[in-house]
Amino acid sequence: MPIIAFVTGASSGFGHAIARRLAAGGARVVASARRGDRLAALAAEFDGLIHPLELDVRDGAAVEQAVAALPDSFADIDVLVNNAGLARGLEPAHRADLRDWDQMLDTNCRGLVHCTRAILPGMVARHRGHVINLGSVAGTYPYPGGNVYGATKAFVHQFSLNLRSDLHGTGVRVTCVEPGMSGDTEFSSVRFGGDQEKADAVYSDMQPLVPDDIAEAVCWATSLPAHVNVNVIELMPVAQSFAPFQVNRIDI
Ligand code: NDP
Ligand code: 8X3
Repeated sequence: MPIIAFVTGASSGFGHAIARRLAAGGARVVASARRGDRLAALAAEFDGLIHPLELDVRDGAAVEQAVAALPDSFADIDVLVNNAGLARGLEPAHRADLRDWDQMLDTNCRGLVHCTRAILPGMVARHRGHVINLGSVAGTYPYPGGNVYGATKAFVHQFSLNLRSDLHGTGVRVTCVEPGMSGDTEFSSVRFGGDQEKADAVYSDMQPLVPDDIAEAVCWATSLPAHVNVNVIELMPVAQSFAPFQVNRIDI
């Protein structure tokens, strides 16, 4: 039986690649995001396999209504990919814009729990399902300017593990996918308020991950036998690794 997936943030980047890869494998996919025109273009590629759904995940009531109103052929969701998310700004905490912080908290944390809460009861009732959350290496490793963005991804990591506890015995799986630097998405452009030059500089002279790498990891986790749960997948480009702690030296 083909699986039914619900992918948030499917209008670009990872979500777009995940929706495409799932549909190419024969899944029926609810592709959601705020930009409906992009979703319509995606759906047009896949002849009825993709149901475009214009949705702002920050609006809890809208999420609940949209999930309840899904057409029958897309209603029994097997795989929820909570991918919608963003970083805004790279300023140190004492200079950051509070509106950016609120938008990250509202999207990356509240949006993700809205979708999870709306879709999980059906999975539990059917004794099957898989929730895949997009975390980030930023949720584990701190970096200057990562402040609230990293904290939202730490939330995603811990929420994923706690979900596993709550879902014990239900047959519903949970995976947190935590990528490092990934190009060919709008992530850095959004982070820098549309400054494409600044965004491009992030990936200059190095080979980042690409959306299809993430889509492959997601599809791999869903393809494993039903008794296997991949808790966390952390992946980075080879070109990215770790640096030493910072030490503020004083004259003595
Ligand atoms: P993109 O900016 O390309 O994609 C983000 C997606 O989220 C878009 O489809 C956007 O669609 C959607 N989105 C944003 N806000 C909302 C909202 N309020 N409601 C519904 N959809 C929303 O970035 P990526 O593909 O790179 O990022 C996807 C996820 O992966 C994010 O959670 C990000 O934090 C995470 N990530 C990214 C990494 C990277 O380096 N690129 C690395 C690690 C994790 P629309 O604007 O149409 O609503
Ligand atoms: C995105 C990866 O390293 O830019 O989550 O924060 S990073």
